[in-house]
Amino acid sequence: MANFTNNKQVLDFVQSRVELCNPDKVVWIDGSEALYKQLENEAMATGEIIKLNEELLPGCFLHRTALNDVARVEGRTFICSREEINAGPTNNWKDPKEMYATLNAILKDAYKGRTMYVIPFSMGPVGSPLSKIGIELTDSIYVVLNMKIMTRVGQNVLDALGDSNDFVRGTHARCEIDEEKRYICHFPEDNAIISVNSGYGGNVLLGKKCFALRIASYQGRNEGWMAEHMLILGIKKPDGKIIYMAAAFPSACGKTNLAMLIPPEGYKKAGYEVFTVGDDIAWIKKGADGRLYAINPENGFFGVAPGTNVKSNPNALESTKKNTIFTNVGYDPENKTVWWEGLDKNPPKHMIDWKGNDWYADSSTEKCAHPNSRFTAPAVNCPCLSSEFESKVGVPISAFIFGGRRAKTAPLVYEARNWTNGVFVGSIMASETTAAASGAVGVVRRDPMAMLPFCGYHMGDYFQHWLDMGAMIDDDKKPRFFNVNWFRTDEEGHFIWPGFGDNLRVLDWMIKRIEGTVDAVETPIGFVPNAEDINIEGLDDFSIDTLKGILNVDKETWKGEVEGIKEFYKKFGNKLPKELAKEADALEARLNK
Ligand code: OXD
Ligand code: MN
Repeated sequence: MANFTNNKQVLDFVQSRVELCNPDKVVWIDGSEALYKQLENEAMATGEIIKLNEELLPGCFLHRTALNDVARVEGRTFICSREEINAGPTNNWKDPKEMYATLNAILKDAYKGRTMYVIPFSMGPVGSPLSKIGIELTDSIYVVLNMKIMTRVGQNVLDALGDSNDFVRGTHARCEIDEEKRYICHFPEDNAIISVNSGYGGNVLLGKKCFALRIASYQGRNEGWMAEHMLILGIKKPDGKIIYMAAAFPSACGKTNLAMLIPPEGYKKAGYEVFTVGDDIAWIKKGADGRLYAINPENGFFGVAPGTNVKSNPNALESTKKNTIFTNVGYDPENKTVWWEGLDKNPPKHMIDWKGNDWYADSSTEKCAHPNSRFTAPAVNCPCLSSEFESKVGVPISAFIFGGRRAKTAPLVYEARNWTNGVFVGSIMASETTAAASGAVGVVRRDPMAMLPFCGYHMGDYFQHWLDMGAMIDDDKKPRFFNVNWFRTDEEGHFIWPGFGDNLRVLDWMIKRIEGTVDAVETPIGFVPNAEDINIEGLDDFSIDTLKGILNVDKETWKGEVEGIKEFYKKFGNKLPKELAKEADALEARLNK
C-alpha cells in the first residue's frame, strides 16, 4: 500500500477496518483520472455500470440497483447517541454499544473477495474554513464514481486534513443487500457513520444526508454553525446587485426547480438573472462582517429524474448531458441513451426498464424508470451555476425561505415578524398529501425546516440552536424569514399559482421587503403583500383578484392550524424552547382578537 497520508488516526481507522472486513485489496482514491478510468472499465466489465452513447452523453453511465433497494430507508436509519434523549422523539435510536455489536457482526469479513476503496473527501471547497473532511470506505465502485461527482475527492483532501482528527469515519459495505439487515447508522459523538446492506445513493453516498445533514447538524450545534436542508440561490437584479437566499422545502415541492429557476421573459428583459449555489444542503456560519454566510457542501446534484424536462427544469436537464451517472432510469439499448417518465412524450419504442426487463412504449403498463430514479450530475455542468460556487467564504444570506404544500392554509407568501417568529414559522412547516382523484385534502405531515429525517440530535435542542444563532447576529444583519406556498388549489383541486419561473415574482417581493421599498399588511400570522406589490405582468389568465385570493389568511382555518401545532409541539416535551411555545400562544391570541 502506498502511503497517502501520515495521519495516524486515518491510518488506524483504515487498518481497523481492514482487520474487521478482510478485503482482498485496498485501493486509495487519489483523485487521478487514470484510476477513475480503470475503475470505470472494471465496473463496465462486471455490468455494474453501462456506458452510454459517447456522442450524445459523453462520460455518462447507467446503473441499476437491486429491486429492494431504491430509496432512503428512514425506518432503518438510526441516531446512536450515548443517551437516548439526545436522539429525540423524531429519530430512531439504538444504544451505540448494542448497535456497534450488531454492525461489527455484519461487517466481519464483509469485504472478503472484494476490494476496499478508501475515499478521502471534502464537503465544501477544499481548505475552506466552512468545509469538513470525511473518509468513506466502501466495496462499491458505483459509490466511488458517485462520490467523485458529489464531493471533492483525492490526495489534496488528505493534504488539507494534515494531522487533524477532525474527520468523519464512514464505512459502507454492500454485504448481501439484505433488507432485513440494512442499517444506516450515525454515531454523532464518535464522528462515525456505518451503512450496510444497501447500494442506493441516499444510503451509501455518506457525504450527503448522513454527513452533511445528520452528523453536521450535530457538529454545527457544538461549534456554533448550522447544517440545513436548504437550497441556495442568488438573484441578480438589474442594478447588478446579487441577493442570496436559502430555502427549505419537504420533498416533492420543487426544490431543485427553484434552485435553478429561469426568470419569466419580462424579468429576463429587465436584466434579472438567477444563479444556483446549491440545490439541497447549506452549511451556514457567521462571517467576519457579522452576517451569515452559506456554502453548498456538495459538488454535484443527486436529482430525481422523472418529471425533469426542458420545460420544468432546463438547467437540471442540461447538467445531465455529460459525466453523469443515471440510476434506475429507462435504457434505450439501440441508441444507448436514457429515458424517464416526464422527459418527453416520445419514449423510444423498445427500452429496458429500471428492473432490467424489456419495456414497450405501446404496450407496457409499468413505469419504465423508477419514480425515485436519479441522476448524479457534476455541479460544473449547470448553466446557471453561481460564480461563487467555489468561494471559500460562501455567500451572504439575506433571507431564509420555508415552504410546504398546503391546499388552503398558507398564503402564497408571508414574512415572519422577526427571527424568533421566523424560527417558529420554520418549526411548523408542513405538507399535505392530496388525494388527486377526489381533490380531497389529505393528512398534514409536519416537517420542521424539512429536517425531520435529517436532524442528528434532539429536535427541541435543534430549535434552541436556531434561536441561539439568531442571538449571535446583530438585528441589522439578520436575514429575513419568509414562508411560501406555491400549492394553493381551487375548488377543482387545480393549482392556482403558475409556479416554476414565475416564483421569481414572489422572490422579487422579498427583495423589496429586504431593501425596505414596499409595505405589507400585518395579519395574525405575519406580513402579507399588498397584492399590487407582486408583479403579475405577463401572466396569462391571472388577475389581481386571483392573487388576492391566494394571499388570503383565513382566521378560522388558522385556529385549527394552531391546535395542530400545539399537538405537534407536545412531542418535544420540556425540550421545546419556551420562546416557541410563547409564539404559538401569541399567534392564537392574535387570531382570537
Ligand atoms: C433528497 C431528499 O433526496 O431530500 O434530497 O429526499
Ligand atoms: Mn434533500
